[in-house]
Amino acid sequence: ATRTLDAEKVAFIEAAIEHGVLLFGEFTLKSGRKSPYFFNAGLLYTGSLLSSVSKAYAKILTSSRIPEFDVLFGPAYKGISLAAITAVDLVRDYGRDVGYVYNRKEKKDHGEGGLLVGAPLKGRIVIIDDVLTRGTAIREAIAILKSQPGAELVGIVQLVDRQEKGQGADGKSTVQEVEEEFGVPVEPIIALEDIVAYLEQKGGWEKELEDVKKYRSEYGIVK
Ligand code: OMP
Repeated sequence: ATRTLDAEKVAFIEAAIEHGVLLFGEFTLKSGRKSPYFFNAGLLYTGSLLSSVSKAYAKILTSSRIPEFDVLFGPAYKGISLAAITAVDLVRDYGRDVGYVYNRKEKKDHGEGGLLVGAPLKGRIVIIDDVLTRGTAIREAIAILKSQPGAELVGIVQLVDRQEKGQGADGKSTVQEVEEEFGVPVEPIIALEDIVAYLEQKGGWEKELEDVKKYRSEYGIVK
């Protein structure tokens, strides 16, 4: 299905490029794939960028296939702030007061201890994450959730779905694999096709477009 490139998405992609969050060049991904573009959510560090991100998460959580839920889980590190700001927007703009929780990467052996910080990881959980490529990062987050008795995964929201092939040899997308394996919807705020549509509409990005399309023909699910 072709996604409409609405004004909000255009503004977000534009701001991401302007602030170096969305970069073009040569990058080696976690999966080992060599990509001509990279989305660095760690560079979403201004109030205005964070504000547009939280607004987009809150909107998708209330207007997509994501069902009702109790707690947002933001996997460390990048998911921590993303889940926190989204919880604020959800109560402020939609009157929905949900909890939020994140994991520590290092286990603390003093003070309050424990792997998790924030709301108890119990009830219906939605994971808020940054970028989805081959699905390794999201599977790690799901494993943490599954280790908690009483936690039920009901949905996943990704800031960027790179729309790539997953771990199997059958060419299925990562989204499809994760949805089938865990039985929950995976919703992206923006996808590679939005970035491609933006570059096409904008003009002046011919070289980047060519490289991205070449990459997509190898690792992508949309040809
Ligand atoms: P997978 O684990 O293969 O799904 O890759 C997703 C992870 O890779 C994210 O959690 C990021 O840490 C990182 N990543 C980005 O941040 N931006 C990108 O554009 C691509 C990746 C990546 O390495 O695939």
